[in-house]
Amino acid sequence: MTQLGLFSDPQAGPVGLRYADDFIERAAEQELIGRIAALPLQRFQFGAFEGNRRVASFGYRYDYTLQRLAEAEPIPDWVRPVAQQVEAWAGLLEGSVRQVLCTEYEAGVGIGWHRDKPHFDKVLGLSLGSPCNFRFRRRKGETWERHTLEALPRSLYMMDGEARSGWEHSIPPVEARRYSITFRTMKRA
Ligand SMILES: O=C(O)CCC(=O)C(=O)O
Repeated sequence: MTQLGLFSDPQAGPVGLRYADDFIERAAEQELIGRIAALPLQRFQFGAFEGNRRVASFGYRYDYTLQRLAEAEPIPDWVRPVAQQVEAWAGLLEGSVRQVLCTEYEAGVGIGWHRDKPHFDKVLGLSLGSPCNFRFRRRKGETWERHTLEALPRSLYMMDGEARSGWEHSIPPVEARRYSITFRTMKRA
């Protein structure tokens, strides 16, 4: 497993971004893809708008109409082992992951520039099925500072600190169907 630590050189990428290749085996990837594909995935809803990616939320979901977190179905048993693996890698206590988002991106679908909602703390993402360019940007005077991470299938990334709160991220349209599982911890009230 290769692992990039926290970036110390700001030119090299956002501080607080960590990445690991081959986080899971191919067989585990196929099992997770099968599980996600069997979910009743819904087009991502934000208020009156619909995104092209299809999602299922567990633990909590963000209600864009009411602009608040709402409870969702409990995190399924088949997610628990990989969530525990993610927690161990990130040095988090077991059970720290309280929100799980399963996403399907058909070829040609991506996700626009955003930061994750402030209710969440650390954000970790497992990539499945195909690679993507995971892009970062932040304002630097009149221009943007940018960084791109190639997130390979079966890899895991973590956004914490600056990478999580100071930078926006996005994924341009993917070339082949990609799935992801996003694991989020919660900010303390
Ligand atoms: O698919 C991914 O890895 C990223 C998902 C994401 O940024 C989000 O759902 O907010």
